[in-house]
Amino acid sequence: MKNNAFGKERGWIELICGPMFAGKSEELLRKLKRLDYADVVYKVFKPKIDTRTKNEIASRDGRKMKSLEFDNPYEIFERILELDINPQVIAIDEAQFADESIVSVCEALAELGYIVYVSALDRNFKNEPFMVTGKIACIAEYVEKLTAICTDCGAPGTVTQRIVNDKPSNYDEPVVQIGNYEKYTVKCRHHHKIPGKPTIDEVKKFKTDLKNHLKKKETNT
Ligand code: TTP
Ligand code: MG
Ligand code: ZN
Repeated sequence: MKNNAFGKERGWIELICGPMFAGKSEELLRKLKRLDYADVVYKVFKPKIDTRTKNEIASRDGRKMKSLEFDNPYEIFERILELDINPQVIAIDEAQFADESIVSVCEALAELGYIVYVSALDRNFKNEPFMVTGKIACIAEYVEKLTAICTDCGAPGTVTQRIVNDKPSNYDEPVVQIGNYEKYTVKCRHHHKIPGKPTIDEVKKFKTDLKNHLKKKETNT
């Protein structure tokens, strides 16, 4: 191990999560850039599924960094064994696209002394959690949740909205669809729309009951 501030035995997980357009990749790049000045060795990985960029991670402002791609998260172990210099930090972008074994991989890396930076979408376009991100959030030492700006009201944009033919995408659409501005935008929880999303009966009933309850109170005052 190199003799620098990160040289002592340690290891933990730092997660950056949030919706699209929040600057997750930018934040990951910022964290990595700092390491250059501290002479810390790091390696960046990302799942092969994201075709927007190949063998690199990119921020929205065009900054890029080389990355190694994997199909199966255990390939990260193989790649580390092939390296001449043992890195001290392992970074993984777009982790939501990796299969569940990424959770054990992150955990093992942290136990073995690596500092693991992970960047991932927290929720899909249906406003449902990406389970892999949820599990990593549970085992991470640090969780940084970034927000974008709702394009309707300026409130924190926390949910990615998929748009098809200028309309909010239906609940039944497949979860994975690589894209950018042409397919996605970001909304707050109040402006996010997902036609066809099933509502829990109890919630539906409470909505009606509450409306009636408030109306009754209003007419009584
Ligand atoms: P991100 O890197 O999360 O998007 P981003 O670059 O806008 O965000 P940031 O600036 O914070 O880094 O990439 C998200 C990818 O995931 C993109 O290709 C679209 C895809 N995607 C899905 O496949 N399904 C989904 O439900 C959502 C929300 C996104
Ligand atoms: Mg990104
Ligand atoms: Zn809004």
